[in-house]
Amino acid sequence: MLEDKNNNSSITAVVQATDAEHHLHPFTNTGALNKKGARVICKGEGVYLWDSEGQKILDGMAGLWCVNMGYGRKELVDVATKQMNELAYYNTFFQTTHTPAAELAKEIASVTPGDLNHIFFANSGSEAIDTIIRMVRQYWAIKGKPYRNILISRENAYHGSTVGGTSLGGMSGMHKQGAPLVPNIERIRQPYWYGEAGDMSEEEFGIACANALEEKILEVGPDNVAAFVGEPIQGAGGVIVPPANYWSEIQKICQKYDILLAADEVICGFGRTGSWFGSDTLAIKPDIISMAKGLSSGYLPIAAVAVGDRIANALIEHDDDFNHGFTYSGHPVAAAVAIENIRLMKEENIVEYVGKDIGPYFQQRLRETLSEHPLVGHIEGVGLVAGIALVKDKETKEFFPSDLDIGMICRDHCFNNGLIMRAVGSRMVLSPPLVISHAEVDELIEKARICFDLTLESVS
Ligand code: PXG
Repeated sequence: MLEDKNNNSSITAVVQATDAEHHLHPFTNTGALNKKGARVICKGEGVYLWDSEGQKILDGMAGLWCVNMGYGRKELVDVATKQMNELAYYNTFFQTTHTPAAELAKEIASVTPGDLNHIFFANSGSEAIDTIIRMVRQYWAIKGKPYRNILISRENAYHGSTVGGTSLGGMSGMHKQGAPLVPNIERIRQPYWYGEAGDMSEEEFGIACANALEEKILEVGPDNVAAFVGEPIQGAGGVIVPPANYWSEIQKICQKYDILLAADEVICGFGRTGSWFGSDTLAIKPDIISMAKGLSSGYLPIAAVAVGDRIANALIEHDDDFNHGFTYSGHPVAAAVAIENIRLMKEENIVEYVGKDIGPYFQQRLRETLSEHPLVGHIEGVGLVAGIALVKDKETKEFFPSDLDIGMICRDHCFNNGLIMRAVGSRMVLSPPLVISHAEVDELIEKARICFDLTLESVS
């Protein structure tokens, strides 16, 4: 435990100093953070967090889009303790398995769409994405077409931060660091209607963005393409809900050229959009999906890839090893927690609650409270995920200059006023725990309104 031996400074200062000395933070300008000191989070309960200064914070981001069942769920703690006592670890590599891994695979298959009934375990969304990259390439190699190895993804997509995830994603700031990237990955435009469609209607823009896939396929040669990969709704890119016709067009194009369709469900999976998976909400029929975050509500790291019959049967019938996996693939303690998490979701009808009750309430309250706000250009979202574009001029959709960093100004006001809301450029995003109550949604939106007013004052 960190202690203040001289007892003359707060625990905040002690932790911050230790952190600054030894901890390199992810996605952070560590030098700048060290000068300022990181916020120290101490406790969580339901949708709330408490920091080391005793401030109570409404977590509008469910941690990092993951604490879907809320903080402090004793049921999840208890199964972890029980499983650790019984079998804290064993691997699933060399012709062995254990009850938690087998049972979790069955539980996941009970909620995945279509024939996605075969489960490969990993520990993070990035590892799940790397698994997809290797698995779809291996699928085509088994089919005698190893040259079919190009993956197509989208600009501003986020697929994690391993070398594979970074390469597949479309974040230019990430591509610049640690290059070169994994070869044979191509990208097409994102379906960001509000920001990039010009005069096109949503429908026209949906077609145009899907046509970009067909153009790319023809450019690189249909017989060289393994798969198209996309988040049903882009999360880290700012919560971008594609036009209603987009995914059905994408699906048709994949079918036309016999290209595998992979949905990255790391954020959309496990109820976020009001169905078990974003693919259900958006009527996508993927061949393979990745999941993480909400699978265990973030209580322990665990991720999975659910594989449909087409790919799974090829792997199973191919008389050779699939040379891929992780020490902790199907970790028994993480798996036990995920099983209990799914059980709780079912018992408490969480998916239905998000789809039919709290999700629509959240979306409606957001729009009626914030649409008219002078800073708000557009609100989009489904279920319990939303993105809000902040603009300089509502009428002309003029954005603030990027060096003003309007999102960070707003985020700092939220931070100081007991609300966690994430900024992605000039978009504010929300993704609260799925167990949030109506009164807590009201509180969240009222806090957001106050912070938008403060942001407006800051830039006026
Ligand atoms: N795919 C998607 C769609 C994600 O959102 C990953 C893969 C990678 O998961 P891991 O578990 O390897 O982090 C993610 C993760 C943010 C933020 O700031 C978003 C994620 C991770 C970290 C930060 O919005 N998403």
